[in-house]
Amino acid sequence: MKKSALQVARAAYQPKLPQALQGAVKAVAGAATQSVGNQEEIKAMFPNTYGMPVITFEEGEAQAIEPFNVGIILSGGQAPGGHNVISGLYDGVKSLNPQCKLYGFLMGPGGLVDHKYVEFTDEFIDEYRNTGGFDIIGSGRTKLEKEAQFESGIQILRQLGIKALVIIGGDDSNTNACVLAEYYAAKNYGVQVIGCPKTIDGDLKNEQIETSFGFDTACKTYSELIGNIQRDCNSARKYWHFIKLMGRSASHIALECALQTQPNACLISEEVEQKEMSLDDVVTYLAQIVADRAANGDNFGTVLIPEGLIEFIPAIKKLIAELNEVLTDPATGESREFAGAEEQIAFVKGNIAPENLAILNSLPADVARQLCLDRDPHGNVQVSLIETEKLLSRMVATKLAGWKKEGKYAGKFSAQHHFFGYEGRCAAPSNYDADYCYSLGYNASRLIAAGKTGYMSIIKNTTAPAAQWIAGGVPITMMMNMERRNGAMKPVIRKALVELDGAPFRYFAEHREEWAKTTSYVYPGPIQYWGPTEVCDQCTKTLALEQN
Ligand code: FBP
Repeated sequence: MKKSALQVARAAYQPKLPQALQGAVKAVAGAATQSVGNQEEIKAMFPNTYGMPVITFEEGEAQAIEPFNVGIILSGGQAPGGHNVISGLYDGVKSLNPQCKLYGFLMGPGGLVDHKYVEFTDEFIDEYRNTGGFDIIGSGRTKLEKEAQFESGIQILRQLGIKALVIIGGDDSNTNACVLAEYYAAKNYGVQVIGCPKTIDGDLKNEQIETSFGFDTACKTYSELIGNIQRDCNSARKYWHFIKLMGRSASHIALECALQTQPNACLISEEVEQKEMSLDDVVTYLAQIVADRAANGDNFGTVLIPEGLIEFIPAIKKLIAELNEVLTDPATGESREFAGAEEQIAFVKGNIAPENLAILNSLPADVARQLCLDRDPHGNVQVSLIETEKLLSRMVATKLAGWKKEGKYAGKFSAQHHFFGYEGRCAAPSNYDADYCYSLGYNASRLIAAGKTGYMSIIKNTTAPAAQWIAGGVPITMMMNMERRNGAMKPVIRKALVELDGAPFRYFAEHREEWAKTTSYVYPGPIQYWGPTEVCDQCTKTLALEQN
């Protein structure tokens, strides 16, 4: 593989580890835990993995460890740093015993079910250290949930002598990791399952998980691009840029990018829901900002839009909830099968309540169509396919045209559209993500050696220098509650949405009026890997505000 000069130099970077992981460790157990909600139900569903304590690693005595084999899976959307989790795990198991082996299952959880794998070697791993992407073994969205899949998995795990499986994924994949851990524990199969918190969306976090990996690099990449657009916008002074940002339901990415770049407007889906705003309210809010800036002679600006916005407008949320029910076959709990998109849309339209049908029919055809079509394997609406940025700018233009007729607005409105998501998911990890991910992987080897299953690898105190980071494990059941998915109640890890009383949102809310009126853009520039620590080693503004 031909490498750029940056890749060559970056390959030599040795990621930092918490002090506690730099030698032998001992596992210190905290008090018994319980799930964040529906304790009795979750306990009954996870009798073998419920209530376990949070683990913290401290420096301990070195012990001889028999060689063991480990498997790893990358699950779901790409996130910068995945390769470092794998290299950290590889170095971690080799440090315990050089005879240990690490296998990677190919193209996501499907690789386990279909017995497709590779064995990692020094040369193979060295090619991928500190690089972005998941191409080392590929990723996929196959949902691990059926007994037949678990049984197929155990065959290959036994064949390869694998004692533990590490699943790198978001909330849905870690929920499935826990279901698998429970299944193997209940059957006494002797295979441990450890999760690892991944997703650029930043919505897998709680008291134990400070951030999901990849959020830092992805937001810095998008913020660089937004900064560049803002500089262009402030130079030409003729366009309004409507920028949609990935993040699925949660608005963490949009909020973090707003904190980094200070745009003229940023919508936060969670606030739209709390204020029960209609689509027209959202459009009026944006049009007013455009009109106010025009009154100052500024016919340009930037608007950040979280990709899940549409799902949070209360009337549309109700509609989506009914669509999800209608699209699920109650007999099997699986998605209904249709001959094609048109048949699916006709079925949906014929089976939803009149008030929801009215909402569906009021939406632009392309948005309505997307809402009626298939969900991803975890039951999520594929919001990245809905062009909210175009929808909003069209509606703002119409509103401004109306105001012009009424003499309330005399500016010019010309829009450009952008969608940032895939641009950042495979970026070369920032120093923060390179260190954090390597530590998460290395730490997973210690959880395996300590015999744990049903735990997620965690690294805390990450706003401090890496040596002071705290390593350990959190039982996955601790993060669970029951939620309605595909027409039935299911145990799932609670998704972390933007908290409107949290410090990051409050900071944004205190400043947004000023950012709307004045042009206060910040241009963060590209991620830097070498240089002063205040340039290269900063965490996200979200994390800094949360921790302070
Ligand atoms: P994960 O939740 O699997 O980490 O994926 C995140 C994400 O990038 C979302 O922001 C986005 O909505 C989705 O993946 C896009 O999915 P796909 O890669 O299948 O197009």
